[in-house]
Amino acid sequence: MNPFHVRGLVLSAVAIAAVGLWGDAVAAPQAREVRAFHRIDFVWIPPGTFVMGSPASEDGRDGDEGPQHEVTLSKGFWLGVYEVTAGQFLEFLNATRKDSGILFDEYCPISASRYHLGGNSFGSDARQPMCNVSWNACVAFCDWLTSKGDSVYRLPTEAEWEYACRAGTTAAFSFGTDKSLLGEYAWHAGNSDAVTHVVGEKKPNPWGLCDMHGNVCEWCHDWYGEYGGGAVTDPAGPSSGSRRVLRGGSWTDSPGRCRSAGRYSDVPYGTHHSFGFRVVREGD
Ligand SMILES: [Ca+2]
Ligand SMILES: [Ca+2]
Repeated sequence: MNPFHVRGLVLSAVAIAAVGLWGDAVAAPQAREVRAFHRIDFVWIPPGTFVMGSPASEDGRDGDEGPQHEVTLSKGFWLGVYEVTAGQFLEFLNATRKDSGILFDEYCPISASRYHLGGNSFGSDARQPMCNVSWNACVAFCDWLTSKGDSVYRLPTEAEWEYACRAGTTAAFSFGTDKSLLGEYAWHAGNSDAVTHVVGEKKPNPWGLCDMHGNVCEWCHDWYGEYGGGAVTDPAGPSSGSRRVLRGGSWTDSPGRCRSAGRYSDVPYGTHHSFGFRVVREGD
């Protein structure tokens, strides 16, 4: 039996018990359940164990994807179904630049009294992924969500990202090894017409996440470094470094760079029109 079904039954029982005691308690989330927080859709990712990295035999593999090692994530988390969109990021910029005193021009390479679609980070459609954002800008966005007070929002760790991307799969992509199928799931250099695309137009992965492969590559929390090799629980990367991790490949990348295990990096203040992100919401 699918272990998530078992977990779902257990969670349902707990939820019923909670409602019975407290009346208005919110039911504990179940695997693949989607909820919106601050108008951002999140899917519940249950805790679990997976093998991180790629085997030496994987087509297109880089040496930094090994050694493969077992990773346990002890806590479930909410992960954005989609990459953060330009519309969502504009809401943040326009809500905070007036009262925070923060210069958002350091985050986005544009200058305007009010940010709007058509700026060079935003594309023409509010549903396109936010791009040209630095790691620092993504953290500022997450901190803004956290300041609303209902939970902690942050970038996914690299392990959380790969766990969610694989969604229980072990092949190069979450749909298997056949790169010719990638166009059904991802915007990459071969089909993007050199632009980002509205999030969620392609098929989701087995856990309901869209655009984990391609569209914009996604900043992760971790400093970039070598894998240790042993089994680990809740890894969060090296304690220091000079570059942050990027995952999933983008509309500028060949199919091989969009693999589940593919690792890339840039300096935290780096921006590029292929860089974007999605958000974790902690707790249930
Ligand atoms: Ca992506
Ligand atoms: Ca690499």
